[in-house]
Amino acid sequence: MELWFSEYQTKNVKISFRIKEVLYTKESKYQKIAVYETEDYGRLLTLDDTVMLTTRDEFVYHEMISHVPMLTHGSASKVLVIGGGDGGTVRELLKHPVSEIHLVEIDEDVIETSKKYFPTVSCGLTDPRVKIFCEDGIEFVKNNKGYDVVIVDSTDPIGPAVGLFSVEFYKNVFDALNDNGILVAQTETPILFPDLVRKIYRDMSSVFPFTNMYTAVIPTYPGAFWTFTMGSKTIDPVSKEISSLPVLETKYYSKELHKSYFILPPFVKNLISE
Ligand code: AG3
Repeated sequence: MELWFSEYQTKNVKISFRIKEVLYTKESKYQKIAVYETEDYGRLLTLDDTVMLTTRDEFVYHEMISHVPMLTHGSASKVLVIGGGDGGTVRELLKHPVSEIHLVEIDEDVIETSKKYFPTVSCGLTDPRVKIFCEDGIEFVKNNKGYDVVIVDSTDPIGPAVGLFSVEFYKNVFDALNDNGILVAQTETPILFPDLVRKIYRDMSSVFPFTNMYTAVIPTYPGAFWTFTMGSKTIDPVSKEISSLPVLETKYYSKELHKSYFILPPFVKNLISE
């Protein structure tokens, strides 16, 4: 019997992975967590039957959500990650000379699952510079300040993550950031959800003096073409010179390409300037 996992990306589109084995499932306090061994994409982590990562392509997402803001900032020392309990973003951030990373993941079972089933992703979570808070990020940013970079490594804007896509939240992040602070959030796909992408860009622009979108190819996410949106207080990411230090070991991100990531294909450019 063939075993498959499918995510409904919309009511009418599914992505399916043939799987060798179901390694783990759990109904946590917040969501259904599952881990599969797939035939072609390595190990797969899903939350409520949506793809969070596969060991085959997670490097694209985690490198792009981390290195673009970190190198745009240039001297970030204190970083906040909201969501991202799998640890992939933290792993990439630790390639920079940071003093402190705060990871705020609402569901501690996601962290435990990743530690057990995704050692190559969660490997940074035990680093002494990392402090983990199992709390709601929406509340956390209201009470914790002084960050150079804030990264929102969230699920889709459904259920508990809705508040991470609101103007009120962006305002609270703005206040939690230091003077040259930068916010980056994962902001979905313009292929399937153009209205959502436009709204996120608009909302972030209403709070941050500089708002820039950049994109990456993530084959296992809806549309395969993904956006990240950066809100910056003082640094213009397009004119900022990228320093050659640190020397990063990366597979998708490169300093040579850094500025080009912000150059958008016409359909995305038009969408967000409408
Ligand atoms: N990032 C999940 C992005 C949303 C994917 N959406 C989907 N498959 N429908 C968080 C996990 C990586 N740290």
